[in-house]
Amino acid sequence: MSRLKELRTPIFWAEGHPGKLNRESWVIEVSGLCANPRTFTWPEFIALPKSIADARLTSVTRFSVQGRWGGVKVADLLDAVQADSGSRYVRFWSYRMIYDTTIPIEVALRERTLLAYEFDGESLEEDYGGPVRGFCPYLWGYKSAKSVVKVEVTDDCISGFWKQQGYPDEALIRAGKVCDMNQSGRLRPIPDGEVIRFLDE
Ligand SMILES: Nc1nc2c(c(=O)[nH]1)N[C@H]1C(S)=C(S)[C@@H](COP(=O)(O)O)O[C@H]1N2
Ligand SMILES: [Mo]
Repeated sequence: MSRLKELRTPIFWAEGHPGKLNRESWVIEVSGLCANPRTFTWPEFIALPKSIADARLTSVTRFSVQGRWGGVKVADLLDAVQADSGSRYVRFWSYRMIYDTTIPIEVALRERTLLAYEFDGESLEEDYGGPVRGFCPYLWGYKSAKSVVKVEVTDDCISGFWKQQGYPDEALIRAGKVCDMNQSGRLRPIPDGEVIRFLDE
C-alpha cells in the first residue's frame, strides 16, 4: 500500500476519477508566454533536475499531509521553456482539461512549488494525481492540480474549475484547525500561511 494511502489521505476528484493512466506515454505541454514552448515526453520530463520538497499539502476541507514530495520545480520547468519575464500567472490543467487552476507566477517560482511525481520516494498513483501533479504547499490544496497535462504561462487570472467557485482565488491558507494525516487525523491548530509548524508544537 502506498504511503499516502497508509496515512488515509483523502482523495479528491471533483471531475471524476481518471482511471488507470499510462506513465510511460504521458506528455506535458508547457506553453503560453514563453520563447520556447515544448511538449515533454515522460523520459524528457524526468530527465529534468529532480527536487525534493519536504512539505505539506493542506486542504481547505481541513486535512494536511506531510512528506517528501519529489519532482521538477516549476521554476526549472519555466526556465526550460524560457518563460517571458514579467508574466503574471501560471495555469495548470488536469487530465481531460476539465480541472484547471491558476497561481501567481511568484508563487509558482518559489522553492517548494513542484510538478511532483513522487511522495516519500514512491511514484504517485492515479488516486493522488499520478503520473504527475502540481504541488504548491503555500496555498490551499485546490491549487495543486492533479494529473497535469498542460502548464501555461499567462497574464490572465482565470477562475479555475467551476466547482471551486466560492473558494477564494488567492487560496491563502488561513489559521484554523486541520486533521494532521501524519498523526492519524488528529485535529490540530495551524497559523496563517504554509503549514510548517502546528500551533500546538
Ligand atoms: N484534477 C483535480 N485536481 C485536484 C482536485 C480535483 O478535484 N481534481 N482537488 C484539489 C483539492 S481540493 C485538493 S485538497 C487536492 C487533494 O489532493 P489529494 O486528492 O491527492 O489528497 O487536490 C487538488 N487537485
Ligand atoms: Mo481541497
